[in-house]
Amino acid sequence: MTDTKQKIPDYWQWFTDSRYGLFIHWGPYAVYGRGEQVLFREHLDHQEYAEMACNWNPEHFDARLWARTAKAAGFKYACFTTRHHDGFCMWDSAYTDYSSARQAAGRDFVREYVEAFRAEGLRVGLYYSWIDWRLPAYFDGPQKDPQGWESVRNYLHNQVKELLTNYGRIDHFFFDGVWPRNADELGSVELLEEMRRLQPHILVNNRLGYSEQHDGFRADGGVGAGDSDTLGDFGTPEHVIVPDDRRLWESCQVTTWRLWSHSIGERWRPADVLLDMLVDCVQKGGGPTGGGGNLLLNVGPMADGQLPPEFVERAMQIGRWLEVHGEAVYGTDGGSVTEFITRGWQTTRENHLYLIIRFWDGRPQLRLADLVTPVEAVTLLTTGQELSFRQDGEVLYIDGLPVESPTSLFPVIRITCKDRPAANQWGRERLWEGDPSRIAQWAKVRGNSVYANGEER
Ligand code: FHN
Repeated sequence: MTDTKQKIPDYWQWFTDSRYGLFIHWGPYAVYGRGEQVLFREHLDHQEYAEMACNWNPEHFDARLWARTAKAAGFKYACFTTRHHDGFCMWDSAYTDYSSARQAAGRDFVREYVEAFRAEGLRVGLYYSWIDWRLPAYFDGPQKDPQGWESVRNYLHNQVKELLTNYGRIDHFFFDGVWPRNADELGSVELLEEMRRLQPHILVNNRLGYSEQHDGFRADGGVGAGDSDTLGDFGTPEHVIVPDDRRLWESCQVTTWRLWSHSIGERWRPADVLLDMLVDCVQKGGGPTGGGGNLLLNVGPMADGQLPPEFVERAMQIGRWLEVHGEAVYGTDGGSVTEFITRGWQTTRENHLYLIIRFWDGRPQLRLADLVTPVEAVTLLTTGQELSFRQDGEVLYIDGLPVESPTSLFPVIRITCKDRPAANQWGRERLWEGDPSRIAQWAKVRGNSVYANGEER
C-alpha cells in the first residue's frame, strides 16, 4: 500500500484528508415533504409546482447554524444543491428569474451557504443537475430540436460558469442527472476545460455523461447512468460503497431509508450504521493508490430551513466519536492490512494500524494473526489506556481489554508499528481470493483424513 499523498496534486490533498463530507439536498420540493423528485414521481402540474416554488420563503434558514453544526459533527466539506431536476435555482442567476433570489425568499442561498461554511473552515462544493424537467428540449435533444437544444445547452453552461465566477473558490463540483443525454451532446469536455480555467484547483465528479471520444463505444450509446468511465476527477458510487481504482472516489449515501430531501414521516438509519459506512469507505482501498475513499453523507433540511433533529442527533453522535477517534479516519491511507472481518475494520496512517471494533465481545484478549511488522505500542484510543501485548511469531496478542465496550459506537485500538503495517501472504489475501495452494499448505499440516482424529483408515 503506497502513500496516497504521492499520487494526487497537493491542491486535492484536502479531499483525501477530509474523508467525510455533508451532502445537502434542499429546495422548494421540501415543502411537499415527499423527497426531491416529487414533481416527477407524482406527475405534478408544472405551473402549480412553480407557483409553490416561487412563494417558498424558508424563514428559519440560517447557513451559519448549519455550518457550525456540520463542523461540530466532524464534516470537513459540504456539497449544496444549487439546482435540482425541478429547475429552481438557489442562487441569483443572471439567466432566469426562477430562483430564490428573484422570488418570494429574495435571498441568494448559495452565497449564504458558501460564506458560512468557509467561515467555519469547511471546503465548499456545489451540486448542479444537468436535467431540468421544465425544459422539453433537454429530453427531445439535439436531433429532434436542434434550436431548443442549443439554448438549453447554453443555459446549462452559462449557469455553471456563473456559479464558478461569482462565489469565490469552489473546491468540489457534483454534476448530476445526465439521462438521456451524453457527454458529447452536453459538451461536458468543453465545459470541464472552462471550469478548470475559472477554478484551477476544483474537483469535478464523473457524472458528465458517456463520451464516444473518451469512453469509447458504449453498447447503450451513452444513455446510461451518466457516469463517465474516464471523465471527471472522482467516482460517485451512490447508495453503495464500491471503490474506484482509477481515480478518487466518494460514496454518496442517505441518512434515511431512501430519499435525499426531507420527507415527512422519515425512517432514519441509526448512528452506528452511518458511522460504519464512513469507516467502510475509508478502509475500502481504491483511489489513485489504494488509499480508500470518502463518504458524502446526506441531509435533507426541512422546508423552513431547519435541520431535522433526528439528523442532528445522529451527526453529533458521530462527531463526538470523531473527536476521540478521528486519527483513525481523517487523512488515513487505506486499510484492510490483515483479515479482520470477524471483529471490524482496519485503517492505516503511516506506521499506525487502527483496529475499529464493530463487534465488542467482552473478552480480555484480542488475537491478531498475520501482521509481520514489529509492534512498539498498543493503545485503546477510546480511553487512552495503554494495553499490554506480545508478538509470538506472526500473531499479536493484545491483553487487558475491558469487558464492557468503552463506547456505544466503535472502540478503536491503535497499534504503533516499527514501520508501515504489513501482512504475510495469508494476511494479504482474503477468503475466496489469492493463491488456493496456501490453503492446501495449511491443511497439509493436518493431513488428508476425513475423520475427526485426522487418522488415515
Ligand atoms: O435523481 C437524483 C437524486 O434525486 C439525488 O440527487 C441523487 C444524489 O446523488 N442523484 C440522482 C439519482 O442518482
